[in-house]
Amino acid sequence: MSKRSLNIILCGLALASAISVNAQNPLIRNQFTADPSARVFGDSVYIYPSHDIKATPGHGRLDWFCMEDYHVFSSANLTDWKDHGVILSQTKVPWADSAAYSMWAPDCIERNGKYYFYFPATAKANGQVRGGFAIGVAVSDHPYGPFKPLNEPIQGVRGIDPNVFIDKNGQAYLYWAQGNIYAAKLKDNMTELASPPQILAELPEKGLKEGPYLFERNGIYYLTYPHVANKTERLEYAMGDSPLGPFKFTGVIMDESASGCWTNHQSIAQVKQQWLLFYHDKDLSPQFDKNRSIRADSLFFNPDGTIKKVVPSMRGVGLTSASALIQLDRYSALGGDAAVTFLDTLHKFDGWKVVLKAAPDWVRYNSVDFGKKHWKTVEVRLRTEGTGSLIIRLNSADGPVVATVAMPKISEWKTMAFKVSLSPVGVRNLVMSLSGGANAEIDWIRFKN
Ligand code: FUB
Repeated sequence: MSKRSLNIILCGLALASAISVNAQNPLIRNQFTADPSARVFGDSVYIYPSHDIKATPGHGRLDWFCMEDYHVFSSANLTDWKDHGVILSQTKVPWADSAAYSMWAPDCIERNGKYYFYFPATAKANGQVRGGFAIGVAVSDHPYGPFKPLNEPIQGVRGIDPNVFIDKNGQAYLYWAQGNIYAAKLKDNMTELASPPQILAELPEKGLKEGPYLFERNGIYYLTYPHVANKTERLEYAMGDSPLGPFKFTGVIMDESASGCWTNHQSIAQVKQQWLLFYHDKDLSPQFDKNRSIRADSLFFNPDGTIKKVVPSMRGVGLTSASALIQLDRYSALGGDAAVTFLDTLHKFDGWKVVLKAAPDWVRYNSVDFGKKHWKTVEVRLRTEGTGSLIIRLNSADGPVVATVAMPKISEWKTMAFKVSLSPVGVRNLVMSLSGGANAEIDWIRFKN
């Protein structure tokens, strides 16, 4: 079955039940996703993103964000993500305009066994008064829903991009954006303000700020937010010693995207000791940056608590099992003139391929988990324009050889199996390089035992 047919079936299944989706960056490849809010609940990471869709005449603005519902995704290993399907849609929210397609960046938090899902949406117009953005809450007994929306949005709040933080003493705070970043205490019921909204005024004044996300580490409160300091959004942060500040602008977490994606939007979570940055770019829609895709990369702190800048990667996070499809196009590094392009520019959800034209082109893919098994063969899905050899090595382009793949000329995509000469053990980095000028295109490789 072609990957396209499989994807169509998977998209259909997503509506009906939980399914497995992809790994690496972007994390989700059966639909567009943006504004990821990642939370650790139990043994799994749950991501609550916005769901970008393509607007059609009469359904959203053609050149703008178009969002009618939310999905939630979960993973126990950061590699295999499960799409739990739609958890809330604009037609199910009593106070929201059911034809506004404006369900922007959400958040979710757990308190006393209940899961509170916060989302912005355009409120129904009242008489002559236009609705504008309000922030609602939907509640569930489970992180994956079903979520029941309250009848009214949170009173006293107008704006977008809600974020909730619960401090060690149990006090909850709501943050949101409306030009400035606002914050207020929440009552214990998590659905009403317990203090008047205040502007967090210590942040840069010039340029749009939105998407607040607050977290605490070692007694430092980090207020993170996207900001247009130049032409497009970059991720910045400010540090403070209380959830309401005062905060001091500290630095940049991630620079503006090289792709030109105008927005970015972050959350930061500690998953099994490792801090991760969740963000988005426009991987699956290079020409239209309102159809975005979520990503994750590791984040590190300096000894003084400041954040080291995160350089976006395709490889992302998590281990890839040696027996899974190892998508080399989600690389850790490329060398020579190696390049990555879509498999089919008309069907971008099919994914990418890596192109090695001639020696010394190479591609490195980190963190493949070989475990303790003995691996006999490696399958390679490829096509070539000439003959030559692909060499799979450990660590680097001159590391120990795992397999040598002698390629005949194959003009159609074909999966071929080759003998493994050195069976790796544990978690290893792989490098594939080319010998000769075969102009090889590789979709994926996978080990068999
Ligand atoms: O996704 C719509 C809007 O784009 C979000 O609410 C902003 O944070 C920006 O990412």
